[in-house]
Amino acid sequence: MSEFVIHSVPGSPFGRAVLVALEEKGAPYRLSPVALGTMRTPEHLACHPFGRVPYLEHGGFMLYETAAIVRYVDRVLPEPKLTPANPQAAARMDQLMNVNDWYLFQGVSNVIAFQRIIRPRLMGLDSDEDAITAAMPKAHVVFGELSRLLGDSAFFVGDSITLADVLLAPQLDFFAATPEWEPLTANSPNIRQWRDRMNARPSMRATTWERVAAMAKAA
Ligand SMILES: N[C@@H](CCC(=O)N[C@@H](CS)C(=O)NCC(=O)O)C(=O)O
Repeated sequence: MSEFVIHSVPGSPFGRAVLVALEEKGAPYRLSPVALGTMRTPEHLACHPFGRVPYLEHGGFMLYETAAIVRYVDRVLPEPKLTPANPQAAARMDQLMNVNDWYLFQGVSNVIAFQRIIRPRLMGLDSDEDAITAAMPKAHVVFGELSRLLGDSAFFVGDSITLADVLLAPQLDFFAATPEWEPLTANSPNIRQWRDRMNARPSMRATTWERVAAMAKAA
């Protein structure tokens, strides 16, 4: 089996999801760090035309878009399975992966977590409070729906981990560092318990911002 090379930046929740998938599979991989400020260079755009991370290199095969990457990993490394065999459970997993990409990230995380974490920490800029306030109504809808879909289950789709958890855990763990996490999960103890459960997994512990930064330094 060719080596899995993940091009990403420490702290990226999408990049972390790929690392979590590989960790859950027990697969060896290598992080190829993407330097901040290089995502619009011709070299990077040749690999990711939308100027983002992560992208995967596996043998000669190149792939960007996190959901596609983790599905690919689940197909080429079938055990342990991260996609349910039951069609309805698999559909629920797909639905949650789209909720992550379309509703949690777009307009919620890419506003609130960006303003609270990326701007001050990586750009040295203040947070735009008006942008955060404007994103909160949608954030309440997203968190309410995630809580409803999770219900009393240990994981988002039943009692074992799936790609939905793999995608959502890095995104929500990143978000949990914002003060908005508190009001958004105040009535959703199930989301907090699920996050604790996910954060206790070796795959999440191996891929914290600090651990990925150390991988990047060693690369
Ligand atoms: N749809 C993409 C989203 C990837 C994405 O937005 N990545 C962020 C980092 S977590 C990024 O590259 N941001 C850089 C930018 O927007 O310039 C995926 O699923 O991989």
